[in-house]
Amino acid sequence: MSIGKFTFDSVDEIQLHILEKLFSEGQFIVTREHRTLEICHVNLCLSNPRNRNTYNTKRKWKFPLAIGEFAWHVSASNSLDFITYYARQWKDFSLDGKLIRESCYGHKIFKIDSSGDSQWNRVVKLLKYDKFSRRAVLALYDSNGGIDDSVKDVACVCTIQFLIRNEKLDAIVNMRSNDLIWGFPYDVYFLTMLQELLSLELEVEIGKYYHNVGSMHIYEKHFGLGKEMLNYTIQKKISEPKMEEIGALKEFIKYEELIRTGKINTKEIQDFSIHQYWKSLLIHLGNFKNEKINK
Ligand code: 5HM
Repeated sequence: MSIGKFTFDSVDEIQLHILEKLFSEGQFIVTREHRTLEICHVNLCLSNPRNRNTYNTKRKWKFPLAIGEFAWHVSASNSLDFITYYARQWKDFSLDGKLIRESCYGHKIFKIDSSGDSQWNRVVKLLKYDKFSRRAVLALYDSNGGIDDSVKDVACVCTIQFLIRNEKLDAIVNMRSNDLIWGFPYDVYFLTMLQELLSLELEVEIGKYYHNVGSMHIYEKHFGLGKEMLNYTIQKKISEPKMEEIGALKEFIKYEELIRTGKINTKEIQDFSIHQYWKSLLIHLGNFKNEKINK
């Protein structure tokens, strides 16, 4: 199905457009005992990947959760405890209550594999060596992973390709399945952050973000929420600040752990010696910690 419009300026705009399509043209599909409204082969382009945050007030998207998921991924973690600290839904994706085995994208991207290097480092080296390469692909779907209904977690993001064209770094993401409400806004946050991380590493400006999905859907339990979201009028486009100082990523990971595990007082975050870009993300994580403590 063609979704008509293809290029959007913000994630909020995409969510409204897809919601309209789902409610007007979506097909009822039941799979794994859940009823959804679905549209298929959806291709989207986010012209400014820094317009990655959801501001639709009905949605109650949580910025610290997005930052926390980003931290989980860039730490190359597959720990369930780590990610459920931010979002409890992840427990439904684990078989053994300890690990996320398939949707641990950062683990698959950043861990050193049997080749002695990570997928990430290989992509960086390739694009530094041959900037027009068509081979810079992160592969996240494992064909052994789950053509089987008993498997709780099958990677939804299959590949992420990076292309440098017109002196800018584009990202092209292919997903087999995407839940517009819980999955999409957090997926786009992480994937565009990854794109920006690579653009910084390669010293190339960030280009466009392309998001291709086999099945885009909304679960029946979210129909009410989806309809409420449609009442939202986009006020203004708010772009996230430009990512800076990639060298601070290791420090960011270290500080995130200290905050999450309660090993430092969140009042100390202001005094961390880390670039302001990363400090502002850590401040959100500190506020999240305080909210959890005060609950
Ligand atoms: O039956 P299936 O394996 O597609 O169910 C997984 C559900 O989680 C789908 O609704 C899928 O769209 C959603 N999901 C998502 O939207 C899951 C992940 C984890 O990989 C994700 N985005 N990143």
